[in-house]
Amino acid sequence: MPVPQLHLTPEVESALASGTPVVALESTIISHGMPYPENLQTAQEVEALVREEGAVPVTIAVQDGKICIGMYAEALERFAQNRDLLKISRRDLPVALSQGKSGGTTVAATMICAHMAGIAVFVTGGIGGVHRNSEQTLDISADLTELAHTPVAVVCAGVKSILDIPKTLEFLETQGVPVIGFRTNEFPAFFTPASGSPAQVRMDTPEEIARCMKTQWSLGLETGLVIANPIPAEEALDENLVQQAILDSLNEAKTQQISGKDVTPFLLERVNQRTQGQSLQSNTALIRNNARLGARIAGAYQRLG
Ligand code: PSU
Ligand code: MN
Repeated sequence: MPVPQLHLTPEVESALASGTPVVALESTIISHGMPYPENLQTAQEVEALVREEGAVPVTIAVQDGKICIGMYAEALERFAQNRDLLKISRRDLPVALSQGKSGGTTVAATMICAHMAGIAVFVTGGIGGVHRNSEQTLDISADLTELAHTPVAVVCAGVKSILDIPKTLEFLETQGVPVIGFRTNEFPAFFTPASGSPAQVRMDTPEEIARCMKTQWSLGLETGLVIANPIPAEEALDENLVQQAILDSLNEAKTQQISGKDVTPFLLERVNQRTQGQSLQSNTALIRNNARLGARIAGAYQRLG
């Protein structure tokens, strides 16, 4: 049954019909992850890079109660300028759609929408995870449970160390989600290439990753995969600078009693400010790096037939 709320652009529709590789892109990073105009520039650059690699970029967002599978250039511009958008994860999707609202889709919601549209590869910056004080708050991102039951491969630069990286990896292991390090044995920590925690497995080519996706889904396993692509060393931030910015921001969040879905956007913004734009530059560099890899994986997956 086609989902009536799903709106594909003609370009996306014909790419899917003709077997052209497609790459989904999330939009909470635009609405809540970066300030304007960097959010728009990054979104446009990422789309251009995916095209350069021979795939069609598919930015996914909710606009006026419709799920956009692909956004026109002007719509993307207006979306990036709108600072009054919802942050839409799995549970927010029915609420936002039934109320005719607009917002950015998180990794979880973008996976759901990508899968509905028949898209297997999705590129983002970082996924959500288990928060550092989860013993007290039970704060675990819905991105992780989505990975447990939605068959989409998510290319990211790992998770930011605003989160508890070892616990995030334990959770993914429990949920049966493969965690692949691309050309690395270690799981990356977003702004830095290594976290001290190992990835489940290292793979060195897009073809190897595509074969794993194909095998996983042909077994009937309805799980996603995490493809962790480390930030290039020359773009990485200084470890001490990042750690201090994170500790200060976590303390601030505690003092201000930030909770629920506001935690991640709050921490992202405060870390950006504390690193004086350096983190934003790294953020855009790693997303570009992920876009290239995602497009290559989409191509390799398509070639497997
Ligand atoms: N991590 C980042 N940048 C982001 C996000 C996470 O480094 O923009 C966004 C993504 O959209 C992710 C969401 O899906 O935050 C997770 O939010 P929460 O922790 O509330 O589930
Ligand atoms: Mn949370």
